[in-house]
Amino acid sequence: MSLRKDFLWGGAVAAHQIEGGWQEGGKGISIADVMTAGDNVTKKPRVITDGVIEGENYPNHEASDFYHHYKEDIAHLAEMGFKCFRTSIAWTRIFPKCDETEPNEAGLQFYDDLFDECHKYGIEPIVTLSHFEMPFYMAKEYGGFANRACIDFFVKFATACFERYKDKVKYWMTFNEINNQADPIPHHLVQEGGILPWDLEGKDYEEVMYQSAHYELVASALAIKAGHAINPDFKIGCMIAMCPIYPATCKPEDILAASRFMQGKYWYTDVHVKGKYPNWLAKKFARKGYNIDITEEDKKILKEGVVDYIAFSYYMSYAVEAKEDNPYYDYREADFVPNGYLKASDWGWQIDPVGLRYAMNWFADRFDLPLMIVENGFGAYDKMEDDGSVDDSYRIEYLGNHIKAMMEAVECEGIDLMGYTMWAPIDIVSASTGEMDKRYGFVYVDKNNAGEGTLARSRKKSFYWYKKVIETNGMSIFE
Ligand code: BGP
Repeated sequence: MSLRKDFLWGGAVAAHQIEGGWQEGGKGISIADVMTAGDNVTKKPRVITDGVIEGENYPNHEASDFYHHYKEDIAHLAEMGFKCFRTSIAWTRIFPKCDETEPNEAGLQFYDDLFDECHKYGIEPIVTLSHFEMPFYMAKEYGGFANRACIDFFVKFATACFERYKDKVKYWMTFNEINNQADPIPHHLVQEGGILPWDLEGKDYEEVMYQSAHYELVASALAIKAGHAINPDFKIGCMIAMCPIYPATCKPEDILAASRFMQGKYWYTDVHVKGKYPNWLAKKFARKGYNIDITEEDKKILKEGVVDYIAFSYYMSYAVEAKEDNPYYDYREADFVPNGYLKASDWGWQIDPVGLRYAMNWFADRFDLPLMIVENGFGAYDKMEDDGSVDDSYRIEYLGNHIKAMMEAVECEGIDLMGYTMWAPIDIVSASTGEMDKRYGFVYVDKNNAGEGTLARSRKKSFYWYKKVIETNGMSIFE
């Protein structure tokens, strides 16, 4: 069982979920700053408000206060032996509104300091440019990525980052989980595309989504071209949310449904990697009467700006049943059925380590590019004991089983895998629910859903476990 010697072991976070400091250093308001806290127990969803409203609870405003704790946090990662650390750059620290001509120096300086801190310990920063935190101003005044104008705003932002950090960051990703928009949930469209729910009224979700995703894909391709011109050694990837969709049974229609649903959720990878749309999508646009603005120039750009590697997140899998009222097997969540072979987390996420190996093979069969697993983790309620310890054996079990499946894919199927960054080494705000109590970390952060706590950091049981995993290049999993 051998992973490459320079295997990138680490962890991943996103700026808006960890940093806080929402108004520090000239930062503008991001879409994450106008999302209230939800709750898994009462099933209260996050709400997107029209600006910051007094008296509302916005968990991302302070988050885990990494903005002021980053030195302590990076020191914890170094203690575990991290080789890399994936984070994102908050767009609104660099361009607070989006249409300024010059970047904000204080914002750029914050990431200079952060990346220097990582390099001090030999930790390679891995950076996502847009991770659910585009400027609220861009969403409100321009309509987010439903507007072609936003392509230029993104490219300007990406170019400013590439130029500034060309000697400090080698690995980049353009848009986090660009394909989650396939699920018609308004918070996905706002997080991935910057489209506010009230701008969707009276419109066909899917048509808006295809348009927005297209402009993002063009923006991504242009950014990749710009990045490679700035530093030819840059490795710039896409980032796909991978939840494999299995057939519910071996009935041929279920098999076909699963295959078509995989197309519906993962075509974004085709465009990122091959620089062109699959044929079935043109057929679907025609059938649905969607009028998507895709120019000949766009097609050329997509071809020229393909990615260097495929990064993906993996948390769970789904199963689908063919339904008579869906004769074209169009992707839709309503056709999903529970998988009786799997258990789920307290948030209903089905636990499936084998699915990770399946996903790696699925990508490797279709695309001849290295892979990187940039998110995989277990959100759970942790309990701190009176002596300050946290026994998170369930997290160790989840991560251990997934790392084992990952290593089997490398060993048995020869998958070209660059690294593994679990989500998220330090407790942070959940993206889907806005909760602090949905914890993923090796490091506990003393703060609860109500926002109470000292923000003090402490090591959980899994901290020591992961340190050993890294030390042995994964071999301790088999002990
Ligand atoms: C992915 C996102 C992350 C992260 C993770 C866990 O979809 O890229 O930002 O949050 O999922 O999700 P959650 O925080 O909702 O538990």
